[in-house]
Amino acid sequence: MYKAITATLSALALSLPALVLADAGHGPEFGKPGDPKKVSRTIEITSGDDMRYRPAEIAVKRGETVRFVVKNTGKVAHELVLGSMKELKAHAELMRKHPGMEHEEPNQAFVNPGETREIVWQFTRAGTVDFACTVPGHFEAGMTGKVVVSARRP
Ligand SMILES: [Cu+2]
Repeated sequence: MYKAITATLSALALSLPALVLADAGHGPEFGKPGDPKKVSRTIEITSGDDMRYRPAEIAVKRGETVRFVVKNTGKVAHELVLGSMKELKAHAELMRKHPGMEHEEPNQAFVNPGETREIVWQFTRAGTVDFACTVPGHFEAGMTGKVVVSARRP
């Protein structure tokens, strides 16, 4: 299943501008999929039909591996995708062109109403990592948040 989805995405990527899936979600810029055994903290984030995440701002330390438990408290599907704002905009654009497109990458969680999904992510660089819901209309309505990654104290 996963392979089939990846193949579909690859086929789509070929027909789209290079920037779109080129490095979406995989760049070293904002970290990498985390090792579940190294999780230092679990953070619950709710996503609601008011197009807001709670909390919408999260502080972590560089090097930290975090388990995000994304809970959908609404009546429509939501998503949480980690990335740079540029990548998230490109992803949202892709979702508008291909509504209902199935995809699942380690930096994203698609959450149906009433469900909970997890992302385990390691933040490798100090700075800000954005996250957003790329369900059509949601990103545009301001369904975004940020993870502020601080440099670890010496
Ligand atoms: Cu949403």
